Amino acid sequence: MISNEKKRQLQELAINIRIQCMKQFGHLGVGHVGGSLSCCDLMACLYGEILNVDPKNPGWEERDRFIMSKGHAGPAMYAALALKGYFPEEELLTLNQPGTNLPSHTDMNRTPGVDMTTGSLGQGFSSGLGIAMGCQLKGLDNYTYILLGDGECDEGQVWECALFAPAKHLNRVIVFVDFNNRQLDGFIDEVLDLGNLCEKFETFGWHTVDVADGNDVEQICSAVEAAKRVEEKPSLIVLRTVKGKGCAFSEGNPLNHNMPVPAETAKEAIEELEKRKADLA
Ligand SMILES: Cc1ncc(C[n+]2csc(CCOP(=O)(O)OP(=O)(O)O)c2C)c(N)n1
Repeated sequence: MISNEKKRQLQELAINIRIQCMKQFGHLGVGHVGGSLSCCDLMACLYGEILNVDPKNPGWEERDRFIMSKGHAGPAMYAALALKGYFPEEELLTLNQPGTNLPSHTDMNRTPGVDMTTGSLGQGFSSGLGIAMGCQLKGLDNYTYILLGDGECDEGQVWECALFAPAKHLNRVIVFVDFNNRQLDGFIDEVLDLGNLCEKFETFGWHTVDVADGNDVEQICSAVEAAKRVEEKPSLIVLRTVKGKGCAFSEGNPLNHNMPVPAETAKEAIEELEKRKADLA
């Protein structure tokens, strides 16, 4: 259980991550708003509490690894990395511009703190398991965290990974699914119903946690604590989230997957977020 003070800090960090997302999108004029905003609370928990990393030494061998397998949510990760001190906040305004270190999808060759290049859905899960296996072979006791989208779970590669991790005893792997119920242009259960994801992964040999409010920092941290107590299995944490969470123009908007964000819209969204931050205190 995190303390009340920590909870407030993480809630504030999540709002700051959303603000930095809006700055990026507003400057570019467009972006993957829905899937970035749904995972900002997780980004806050990871970079504000869970990950054992050092922004001054991004290549530190013993660090925990985080792979943003749903690579189109790069802006949420970039916001968290900048706020953690990996690079200056002003650099966020270069998102997806020519010559940038922040391409729309995460790229390990460009951005300090990014451990794997992603964007082709499903592949980050395989790469992450490869990284976890390498760490295990080296005798490191770090964790590898991977974030999948719910739509991403339609990829066949995900199910190869589901089989592989328990079979190879990759027990220091914690996989999150950002279950925001929507993918690019439709509802998950209409495009290809995933059924009960936890039940399915359990039959493959995983420990699972179903988090009722995946936008609640306390519930996210508790699920990770529970996962770490299970030492003999990899863990899957399903986060029930809201696509486009936190901004009036995007939350509940069915067209929020990749949408225009005029500067004025971003400005209003930032004002809305600043107000929510003031209300936290
Ligand atoms: C292999 C592959 N197929 C298609 C795409 C195009 N694509 C990008 S995002 C997306 C939808 C992903 O949905 P989901 O995983 O639910 O992400 P979220 O809703 O969290 O943004 C698709 C189909 C891709 N990036 N990779």
